[in-house]
Amino acid sequence: MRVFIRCLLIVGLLTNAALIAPRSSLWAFQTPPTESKEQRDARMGWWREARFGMFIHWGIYALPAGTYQGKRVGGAGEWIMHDAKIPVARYETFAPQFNPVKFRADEWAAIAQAAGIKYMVITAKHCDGFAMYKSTASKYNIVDATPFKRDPLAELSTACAARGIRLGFYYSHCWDWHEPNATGLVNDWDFPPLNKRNPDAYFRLKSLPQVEELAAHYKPSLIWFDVPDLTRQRSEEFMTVIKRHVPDCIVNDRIGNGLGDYATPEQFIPAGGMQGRDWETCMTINDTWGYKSYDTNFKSTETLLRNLIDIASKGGNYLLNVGPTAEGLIPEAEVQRLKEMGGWLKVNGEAIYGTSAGPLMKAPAWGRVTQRPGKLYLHVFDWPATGKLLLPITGNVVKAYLLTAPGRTLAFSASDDGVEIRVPAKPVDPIASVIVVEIHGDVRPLDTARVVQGADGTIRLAVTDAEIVGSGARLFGDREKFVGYWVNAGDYVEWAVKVARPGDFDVVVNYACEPGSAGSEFKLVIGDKSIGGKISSTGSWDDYRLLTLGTIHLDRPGTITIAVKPTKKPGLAVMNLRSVTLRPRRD
Ligand code: FHN
Repeated sequence: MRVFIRCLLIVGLLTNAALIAPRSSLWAFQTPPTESKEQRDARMGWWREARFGMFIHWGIYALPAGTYQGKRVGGAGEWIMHDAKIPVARYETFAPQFNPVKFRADEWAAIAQAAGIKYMVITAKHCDGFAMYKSTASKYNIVDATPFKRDPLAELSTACAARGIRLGFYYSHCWDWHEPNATGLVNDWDFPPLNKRNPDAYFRLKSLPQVEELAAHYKPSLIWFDVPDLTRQRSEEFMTVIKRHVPDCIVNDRIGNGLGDYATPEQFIPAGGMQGRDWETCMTINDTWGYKSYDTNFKSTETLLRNLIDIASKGGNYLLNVGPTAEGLIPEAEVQRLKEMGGWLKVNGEAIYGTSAGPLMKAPAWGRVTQRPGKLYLHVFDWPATGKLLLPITGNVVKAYLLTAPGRTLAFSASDDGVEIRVPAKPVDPIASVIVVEIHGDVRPLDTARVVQGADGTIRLAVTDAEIVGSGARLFGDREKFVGYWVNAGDYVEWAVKVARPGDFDVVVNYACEPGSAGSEFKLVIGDKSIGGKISSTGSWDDYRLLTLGTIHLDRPGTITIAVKPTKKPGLAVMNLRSVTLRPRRD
């Protein structure tokens, strides 16, 4: 819940700051030139093929490593300056102590390569303002301000190129707790508050020049912006300085204001992927991006691999983070997991690299499906004890076999429920075994609906079966999931529903809303029909209440789409939504 409040806080600040950012700009720039679909596909080609990247959060925050003045500081390691309100003068003393003598760029590149990783994104400057490369725009950098005196980004650039790994840079272009004129979530313990700043000075003197020197000197394949809090005009300026030096550079959506090449869901996997968009889930292996000496909550290799497969089955990339130590070493627990992921990819990489989202509406209970033209890859997590695996599709299947044993075909037969494949008694791999199904012509999914009307006629719409469309709203919760962080009124939630028995239904919404956000309005939309509702406070984001909207009529059986779409959002967020239920009216 704290995360949710922080997110809302951040949104509030962003909204506020955006109002004061100067309208005039000091730079001559042109709106980024449009490119054809063919040009964009060519430029995105390596990234879409890659599917798997390494995120690296490395900075002088690795020195305190989550502890300050003898106390453990909550939050992520790279946030310690903010969370412990460390004065700039004190935080700067970490720089002369920072000497990562065990750093070997080629070792990191070798770890990435052995993991089956195809691109790397490393923090060039995080929100603490310290540059991890030789910057001429600011002397507050690893070459000028530490005894290390080397440029790790230059060394990584050479090491990655030698191993065919693409290199990108993370850059926080608005937030900077070292600077008095930065924007967004500011350092207000050393400097004036947000409304007494001149963001123009920050952009002109540090942020834009640093992004330009990164592009000009290192020619990165990708720039990964973070925490945007700037005008559209500014976002275009950043895009212009990058493209001036690296025309085919890929840029993520956090450059801000609708620019950028792909969406960046963080720490979660969108339930239904992000239809029609390029997207990448970034995620920590433990709970922190930047190193914390006592964060040992590492996800298992099984979880990490199945995340990669799940993401690829929805057409996305997985940017998995490591947080190196102040000595320049990637923690062994992270190296070990990456190595085990690489072992699986060495055998099964064909089923991940260069594949696209599988054809099914909903993940089958036994695993996930990826595809490339003419082939489906069935990633089986739960091996069937019956020796039969059902793939809910129709199509002209010509062959089926284990990816690890292409010469040994598996018997299969078609039925009304799909293609049934006879499989060996034991799986090939305890985490995921891959079966290849070669198919000629179109593949038509049979699981056209994630939700099926109950025997009693009730239609239960749980958010775990929904597709969440938009860039803010997403699933939260452990025991009971809910859609939260619904800060964009354009975001909506929808379900594909198989209706056997039409008729009249009472619609009941299960939601929560804190007093400050009450007043939102929304519609439940089914084809050309809709029924409206208004959100009142339930007391808090955790207190759920049932709201009956009234009655809606379903004309005929078949597969329909039911959506919950906001029409008005006076507060910060629309609501937290747990479920919608359509109960048959019993006259
Ligand atoms: O606040 C940062 C955080 O430190 C980290 O860099 C993540 C990585 O995506 N981005 C921001 C939180 O969304």
